[in-house]
Amino acid sequence: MTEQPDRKERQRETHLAPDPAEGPLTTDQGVAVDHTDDSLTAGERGPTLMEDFHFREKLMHFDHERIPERVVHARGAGAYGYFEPYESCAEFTKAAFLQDPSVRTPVFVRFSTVQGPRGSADTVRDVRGFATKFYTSEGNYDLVGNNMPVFFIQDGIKFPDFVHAVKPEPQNDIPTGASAHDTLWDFVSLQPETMHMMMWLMSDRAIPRSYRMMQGFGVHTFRFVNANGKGTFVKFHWKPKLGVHSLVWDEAQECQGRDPDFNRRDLWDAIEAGEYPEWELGVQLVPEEDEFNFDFDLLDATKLIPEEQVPVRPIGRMVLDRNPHNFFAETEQVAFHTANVVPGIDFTNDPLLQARNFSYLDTQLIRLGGPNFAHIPVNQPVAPVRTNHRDGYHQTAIHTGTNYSPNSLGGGCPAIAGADGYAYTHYAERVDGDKIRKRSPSFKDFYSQAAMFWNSMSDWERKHIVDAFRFELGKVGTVQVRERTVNELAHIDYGLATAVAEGIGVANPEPGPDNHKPVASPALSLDNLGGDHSIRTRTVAVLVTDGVDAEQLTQAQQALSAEGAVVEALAAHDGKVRGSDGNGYAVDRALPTVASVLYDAVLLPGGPPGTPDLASDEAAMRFIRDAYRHGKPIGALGSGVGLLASLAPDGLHLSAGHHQVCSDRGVVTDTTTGAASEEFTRAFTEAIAAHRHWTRPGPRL
Ligand code: HDE
Repeated sequence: MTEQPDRKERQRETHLAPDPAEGPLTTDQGVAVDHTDDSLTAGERGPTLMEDFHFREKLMHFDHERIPERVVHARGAGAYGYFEPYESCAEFTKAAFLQDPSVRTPVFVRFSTVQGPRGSADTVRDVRGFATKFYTSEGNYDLVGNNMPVFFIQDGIKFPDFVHAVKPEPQNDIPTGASAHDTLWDFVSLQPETMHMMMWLMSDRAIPRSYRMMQGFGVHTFRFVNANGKGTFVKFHWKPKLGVHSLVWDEAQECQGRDPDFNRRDLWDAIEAGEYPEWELGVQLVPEEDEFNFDFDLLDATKLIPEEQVPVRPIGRMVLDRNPHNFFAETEQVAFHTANVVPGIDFTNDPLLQARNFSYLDTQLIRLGGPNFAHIPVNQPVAPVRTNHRDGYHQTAIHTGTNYSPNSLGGGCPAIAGADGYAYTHYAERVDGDKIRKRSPSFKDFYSQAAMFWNSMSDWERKHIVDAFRFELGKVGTVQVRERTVNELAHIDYGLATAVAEGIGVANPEPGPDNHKPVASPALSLDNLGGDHSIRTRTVAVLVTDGVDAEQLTQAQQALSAEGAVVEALAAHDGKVRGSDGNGYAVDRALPTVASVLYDAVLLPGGPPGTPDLASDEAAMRFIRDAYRHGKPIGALGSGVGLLASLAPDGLHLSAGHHQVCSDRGVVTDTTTGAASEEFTRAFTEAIAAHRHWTRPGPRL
C-alpha cells in the first residue's frame, strides 16, 4: 500500500487550527483580550462605545459566518476515505488511479438531498447526491453522481426551469424538502422526458435507509481513453456492500420529526464506530463502434443501460473511514465540478453533462466568494499545483516569480507538459454540424424505460410507487395537473395510471399507445440488491422493564452484537433496570427520547411471572405497533411472546408451548425461558438481514 491517503491527511493537518494549548483569548490582530462577556459602555447602564474594537470585531465576524447555500443539494454530509482498484484498467483508461491495486487514492464524498435547504430533514422523498472527489496523483477527479441512474431532463438548458418548479413555491417558500406541490407536477406533466426519473423518485429509492445503503451512479455516459488514445464509453456505478435498503414512506415522514439528522447521524456514527462504509465501483463499458446498437441514445441522461444488456464490471472499492474535523470547512466548502477530470477520463456530448461542465465552476464563485476556492483545504489536490493564476478575493498565497506564459524571465516556468501522455489531452472527437436549437429525434422515446422500470418492480415496490403518486398528486391543488399526470402515466402502464387516478379522484385516462416491449431489468428491483446479507450496523431495540429475564437479555445482546448489529436496551427511564437475577442492567436510552422509526428491528425479551408488563407503557406499545406496520423484524422471547400474541393480527403464526421457535414474515418468536436458542438467533438475524417484511396480515395490534 502506498502512502497516498496519508498525503491528503498530512496536507489537511497543516491546516488544522486546534485551540491553542496556552495563551489568552486574543483579537484577530493578536491583541490579548481581558474580558469578553460585557461590552465597553459609558457607565454601567450606558450605551456601548464605538471604540470597543473587540466587540465590533466579534460581531462583524459573526455577522458574516454564513455563505450562500448550494442552490441545489444544500443539505449534505461528507466523509474522507480511500479508493483502490482491483486490477489495472489500462486496457480502457490511462487514469493513474485506476492502474495499480497497491495504490490507494484518498477521497472525500459528500451525500446530499436536492430540494431542501441546508437545515431541512434528511428523510424526505428526494434524489440523493453522491459526489466523490478523488485526490489522484494526476490531479483531482470528481465523480458527481446521484443515487438514481437517470435524470429528469435531457438538456441542461431546462435545469433552471426544473429546479424552479421543484423548489418551494416562490410566494410562500412552501413546501420544504418536498416535491408534493403544484409547480413540480405542473412541469412534470408538461415535460414527458421527466417520466422515467419520476418513476424512480416515486419508488423507495427516494427514501434511503442510510447513505451507506444506497447505490451511486455517474448518470451520464462518459468516456475512458487508454494510452493509445482509444476511447470507450463508460457508465459508473457505486454498489454498497451492505446492500440497498430503504425506509417506508410513513416511517420516513415521522423520522423527519424524530430525528431530522437521521442519515447524517447514521453516517457519522458508523464511521466513529469503525464500521466503515464501503462501495464497489463498477463500470459498464461500451466500445465506440457499438454506440448506435441501443434503442435509445447513449447521450440521453434519461436512459440507463440495462445491466442485463451490458454487465457492470467491478473495478475497485471505496471505503470511508474518517469524519471531517469541521463541517463548514470541509463538507460545506467542498466544491465539486464535473469538469474536474484526469487524463484517461473524458466527456461525451450528452447535453446535460455539457451544461454541468459550465455550471459547477460558475456556482462556486457565488458560493465561495471568489476564484480561489481551490485553495480551501478540502479542495486542494495532492498533486502539485503550478499556475499563473494570481490575486482575487481570499488569496492566501504569496506568489513570487513570473505570472505569465511564455516567459524567459522566470526561466520559462511553469513549463508546458506537452502532449506526452502525462498532460490532459482532450479526446480528438470529430464534430461538425449546423448551428441549431433542436432535440435529436433519438431522444424522443420518453416512456419505454419508464415502463421497463415499472415492469422490473416486485409487487410491494409497485404498491409503494402507486401510494407515492397518490400522496404527491393528492397534495396538488390543480385538478388539470393531476389529470395531465395520470394521462402521462397511461403511456407507461395503464394499470398504474388507473390505480393512481382512483386514489386522487380523477377519471381514468384514455389508454396510452401500448407499444412497449415487455422488457424488465431485474437488476433494478430492491429485491435483488441485498448486498452481503449481513446485519452489520442494523439497529435493534430491546424493550426492557424491571424483572427482565437477565439471561435472555444478555445472550440476545451478545449474539446480535456478534453479528455486527447495534443493540440498544430501551426502558421507560434512563439508568438501569433490575434483571430477574437481581442485578442492574444498563438502559441505553429512555423510550420517550426515541421511537421505532429510528431502529431497524425490535426484540421483546420475557421475564418471570410478575414482571412489569410493557403493555402498560404507551411508548413501548406504540413502538411495537409501528415496527409491525413498517414491516420491521420483531423478535419475542418467553413472556414477550404472550405480549405479542395479545396484539398480533389473525393469521400471523407465533410459537406456542415450550422451546418452539417460529418465524413468520419477520416475526420470530420463542417461548423458551432463559437464554434464546441458536435457532431463534439465526431466524431473527435472517429476518433483520431481509430488512423489511411486506406481506404481513393486518391490522389488530
Ligand atoms: Fe448538479 N449541481 N446539476 N446534478 N449536482 C450542483 O453545484 C447542475 C445534475 C449533483 O455535494 C450545483 O456546487 C446542472 C445531475 C450533486 O457539493 C450546481 C445540472 C447530477 C451535487 C449544479 C445538474 C447532479 C450537485 C449546486 C443539469 C447527477 C452536489 C452547488 C445540467 C449525475 C455536489 C454546486 C456537492 C450540485 C448544477 C444535474 C448531481 C448548481 C446545471 C444529472 C451530487 O452547479
